[in-house]
Amino acid sequence: MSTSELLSVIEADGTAPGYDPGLSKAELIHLYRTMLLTRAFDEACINLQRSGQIGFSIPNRGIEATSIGAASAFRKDDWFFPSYRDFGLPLYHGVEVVDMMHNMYGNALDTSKGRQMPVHFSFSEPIKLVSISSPIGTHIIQAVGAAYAFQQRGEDKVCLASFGDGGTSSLGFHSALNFAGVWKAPVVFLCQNNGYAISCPSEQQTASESYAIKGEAYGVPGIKVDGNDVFAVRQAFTEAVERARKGDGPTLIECVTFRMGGHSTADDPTKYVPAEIMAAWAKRDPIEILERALLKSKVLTKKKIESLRKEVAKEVQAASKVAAGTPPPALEQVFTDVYEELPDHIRRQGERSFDLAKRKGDANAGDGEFPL
Ligand SMILES: Cc1ncc(C[n+]2csc(CCOP(=O)(O)OP(=O)(O)O)c2C)c(N)n1
Repeated sequence: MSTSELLSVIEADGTAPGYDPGLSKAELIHLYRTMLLTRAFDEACINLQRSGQIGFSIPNRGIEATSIGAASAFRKDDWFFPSYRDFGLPLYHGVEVVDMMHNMYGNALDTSKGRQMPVHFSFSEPIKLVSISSPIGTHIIQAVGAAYAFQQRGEDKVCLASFGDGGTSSLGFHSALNFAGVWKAPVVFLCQNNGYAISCPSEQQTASESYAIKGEAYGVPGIKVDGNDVFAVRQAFTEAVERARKGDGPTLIECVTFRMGGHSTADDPTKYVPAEIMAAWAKRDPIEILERALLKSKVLTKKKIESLRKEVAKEVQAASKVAAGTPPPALEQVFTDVYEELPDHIRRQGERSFDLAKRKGDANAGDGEFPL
């Protein structure tokens, strides 16, 4: 393990000397297909936002190998506390694109019933993906708390806490690492070093020689990995998850990658990311790197790549059609899932607001009828 040298596995010619991902051909294709699906979902969401269909999205382009390589090392019954740049994680573990799309639209089938911003997914099936937290760093502590609970209960589940380079400047990061180190909590920390925290470049984020080294002070081993090389990410996570599962404690993994887009759809990166840097990273596209490796090892053919690309495009298109056609959550839902019995003053507020909405023409027929 090194906190300064970069672990990489796939060479420029697509070979991965001495590396065995421990995956069948079908699993390797699933890994690759999830990267394609993630890219297609990401692009669709940006287009939907640009055309006014949804309010917001967070570009995930460039981070696919980091997120999916990490996901691939966990079991389905592990718990995930992801970043908003982890679209690939739920998709890898079988969350349906349409369920992700329901969240983007905030419609009646969104698991949060439209109460969260787009991209703030939460799922209880088929994996435990705890709602993405808007306040930076807060979920890192939650992941450690959950991991400690599993340890105390004698369950062998491992938690993932995923965050950006900027997340390491949060108080949450430091308390989380401290407690995880002391308790030997079964958690793996993923620092997505994607170059920027909104417009703040890494060199203004930290004076440390790396993000991986930040674990040292807390007794948490760190490793720095090429985040665009999915095999390198998988290798580091496989080892870290194994360590955590057998009771040897947490690991901090820094994945060096690049955010190939804006921070969000409300951001213009051309204002602060030098074009040369963007162009250099474009040559290291994580999907192309895996594609080269799988062509070289004959897991994929050009024809298969073409058919997979078409397949994912269709899947995403169909999902957005379904989500767009799903009605918004009923207005009454503003008041559900909070109180077992609605207090009178809240009930009165609700009635007044539904009445107002009806008079203003904002509500559908039937909206606002109590009991809820
Ligand atoms: C506590 C807190 N401070 C500030 C913000 C505003 N904010 C949202 S995202 C972000 C940048 C986070 O950067 P990083 O952790 O590197 O993740 P990245 O977006 O690069 O994936 C900031 C400052 C916030 N959401 N929460």
